[in-house]
Amino acid sequence: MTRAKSEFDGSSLRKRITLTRQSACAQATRLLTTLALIMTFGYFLPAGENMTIMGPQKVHAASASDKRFRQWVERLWPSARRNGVSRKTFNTAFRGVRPDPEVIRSAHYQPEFVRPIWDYMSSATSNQRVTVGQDMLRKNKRLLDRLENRYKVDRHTIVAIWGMESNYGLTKGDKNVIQSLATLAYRDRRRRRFGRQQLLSALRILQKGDIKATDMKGSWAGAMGHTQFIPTTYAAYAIDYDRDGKRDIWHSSKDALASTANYLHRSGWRGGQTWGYEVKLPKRMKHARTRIKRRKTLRYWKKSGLKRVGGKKFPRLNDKAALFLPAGRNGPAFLVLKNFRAILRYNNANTYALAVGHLSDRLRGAGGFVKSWPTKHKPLARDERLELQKLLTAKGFDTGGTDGVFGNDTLRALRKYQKSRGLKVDGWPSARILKKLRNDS
Ligand SMILES: [Ca+2]
Repeated sequence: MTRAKSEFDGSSLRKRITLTRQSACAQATRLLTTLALIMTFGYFLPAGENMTIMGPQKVHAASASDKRFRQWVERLWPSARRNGVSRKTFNTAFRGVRPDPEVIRSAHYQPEFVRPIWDYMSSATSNQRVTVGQDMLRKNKRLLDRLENRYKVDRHTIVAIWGMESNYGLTKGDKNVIQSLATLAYRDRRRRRFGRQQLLSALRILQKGDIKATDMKGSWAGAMGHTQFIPTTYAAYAIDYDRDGKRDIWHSSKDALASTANYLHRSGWRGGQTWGYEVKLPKRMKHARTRIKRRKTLRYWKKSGLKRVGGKKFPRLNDKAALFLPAGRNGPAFLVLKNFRAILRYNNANTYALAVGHLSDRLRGAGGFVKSWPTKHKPLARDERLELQKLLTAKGFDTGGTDGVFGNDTLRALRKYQKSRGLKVDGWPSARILKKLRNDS
């Protein structure tokens, strides 16, 4: 596949940011990447209300709860049957399965301190991940040649997703997927519907015989194999690339990488094009223009004074792009294109898509971002987020509740507050603005 070189960020001039490798367990990584990221500001979604976690119980209590779970499984059977699952498959799938307290713990994990975007980015695109990824590019060259040719998705993006999802197959998750999903469906209030839908889909996969029940392993949330597909994604996009009759994303990296390429292709990936550009903002810019939902042509952005870093040109001025400021106006800024949105289909978090895009650029040999992260602005801890919301609400700026989650309502309220007090309107929830609010009576 030919690539327009100017599109990719390969400049050696760029300032390299120090990348430190953070060792995090696979569960935590999955949690951070798939479930907890709030899109625009790199903040994490707290997991919601706490539920009682199963603790040690007396034997008779355990058997009573066992019985309740068995009854629940039995009530699931008619739905499974309607989905074409045989009684044999169903029984085999649920053999030895019981609610897994670890799954509930992971589902309700609430980080006290949110992790700043720059920490997330530096572990997501660590030097180690880049080095191993480049090795994987070499080792899988022939396969990647063919995948590029067939799916028109570039090899660096396929490998970047592989690195993000399972550390190139190292951390695929070793939980029994049926057990994890049954636990969510049975016990987790927030993910009950998700758990049930995915569980039925997982049973259908077992029915088709792609994988044995005992080999169907994954994360606590049911993401499976090299590519961490949840069952419905697997059902729709997994590929038997090595043609052994099984779509085996657990053991065959060929099947897994082809499945990733197929998924991106079907999500609207544009071959030979990039995900986006790091840009330099003009000195003055209206806040309304910085909303990520605002998609405009590159010509429009260029006229508005945005420039690509390193003096490079935008190759296709008619392409539509949105402006993404993951750490507010003081951090790196990006214009993100259609391929960015294709990555979001994989995992709907802007920070995830940015990490995949950036890792793919680094695999191509690019350095870090030109603009540094505003690392002295630490994100607020949960208590501080709640306090900020309470103070804004008390002053008549509606945050749509006080839940510690900074969604659009909170950020809008914050901007209105800043405007009303003649402050710089950046909608950025900093320690400084919290202090200001505390003293503003
Ligand atoms: Ca296969």
